[in-house]
Amino acid sequence: MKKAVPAVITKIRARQILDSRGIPTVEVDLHTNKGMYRASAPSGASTGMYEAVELRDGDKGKYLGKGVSKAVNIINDKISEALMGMDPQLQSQIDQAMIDLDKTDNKAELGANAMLAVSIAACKAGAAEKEAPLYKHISDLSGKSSTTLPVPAITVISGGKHAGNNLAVQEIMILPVGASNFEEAMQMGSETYHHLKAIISEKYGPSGCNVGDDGGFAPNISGISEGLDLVIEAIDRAGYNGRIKLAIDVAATDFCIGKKYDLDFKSPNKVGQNFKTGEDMIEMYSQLCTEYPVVSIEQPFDKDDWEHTKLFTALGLCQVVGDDLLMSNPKRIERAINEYTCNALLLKVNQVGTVTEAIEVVKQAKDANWGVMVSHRCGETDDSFIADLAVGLGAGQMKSGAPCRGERLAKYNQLLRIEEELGSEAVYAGENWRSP
Ligand code: 2PG
Ligand code: MG
Repeated sequence: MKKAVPAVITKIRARQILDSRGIPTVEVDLHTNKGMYRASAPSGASTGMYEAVELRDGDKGKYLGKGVSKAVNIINDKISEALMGMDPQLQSQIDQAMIDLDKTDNKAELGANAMLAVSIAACKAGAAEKEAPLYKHISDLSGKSSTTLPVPAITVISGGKHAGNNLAVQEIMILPVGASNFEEAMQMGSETYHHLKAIISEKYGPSGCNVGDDGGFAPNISGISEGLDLVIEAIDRAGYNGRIKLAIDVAATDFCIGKKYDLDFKSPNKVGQNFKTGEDMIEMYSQLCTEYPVVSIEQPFDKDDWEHTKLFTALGLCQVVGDDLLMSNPKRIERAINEYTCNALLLKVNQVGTVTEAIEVVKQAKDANWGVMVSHRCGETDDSFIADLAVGLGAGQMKSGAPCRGERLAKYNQLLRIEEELGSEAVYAGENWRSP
């Protein structure tokens, strides 16, 4: 009875909401003749020149210029009109219609925030029409038959632009690769996080347990080794030695000055006095990979430092993840594949701008035998879409911050639900996190 009338998009209505940092973002209600499907766009701290453009009003009198009313109006007028009557199951046609309407290379006309929120809402409507779970619909759209629960890359210590401490490096993450399923991975992550809280409180006082944007603790530590030592102690106290590996997101673009790196860029008395060369940084990372169970380093150099990224990747010491280097941009990914610059993609859906293009860049990365880490942004909402995306595309890795704060847990908790729903068919990437 229900299927006799196919679903069509009847109306798209957008509004401005606030993200986890209190900054405006776009939320969309996509209506079909069968129901209403909601989605919102995340936003990052560092937005680069190679990623799709996030449309902001620029009116300094409102939200310090960060309002998104232009993007909201574009959805309510142009995009709504263009997509009216389309079948929500036809994701690539919907995304192509927006790309055609935009006509720019970087989504500057409609805004990637506007396009992404609509694209995700359409994907949810498509899944509902198919009467399939969202991850299954995404898996079908990508032409795959299997699904995999990713290893969570759980942020436990925050620094860089995401926290007010002096630590230059943006994130220290734990990867429970030795868990037998996703639920156990979250248990291991949560327990370690709480042991770490106690250790930090003992050593730095309770204020060291204040958290950064992604929910990681932000004690005033002087360097990365001090942070890794704390995390190792927490893993030890939790009893997960050997079953949890470590990952770092350096976000080095944020402290690259010219061709040098300033690891003291946040220390008022030391800034500019202790520059490291690319070679020094390679030496430091090599040492970290030898002394600690570090299996993944993200954005170890500047976004345009192809040379040192390649030199470090060639050492084969760990997974090297391109974040700003790639900006989820197919042309930059292609260059990095051809030049062996890095060996994993950080997928930020709002950098690429539509679900279809996100599926394509993941394919591109997987065809090159790269690892794929699906990622949240520091500015998040309670939309859990990336959890379904990570499962549907079999990414193998997903980072969504700490095991605390609602917008971070929205994604991890959705993965718990998906694992429960899949039951005996659920496969946890575990030790195969790089090639599930
Ligand atoms: C990153 C992300 C998420 P942002 O660098 O990987 O942690 O941060 O959203 O600020 O780009
Ligand atoms: Mg990053």
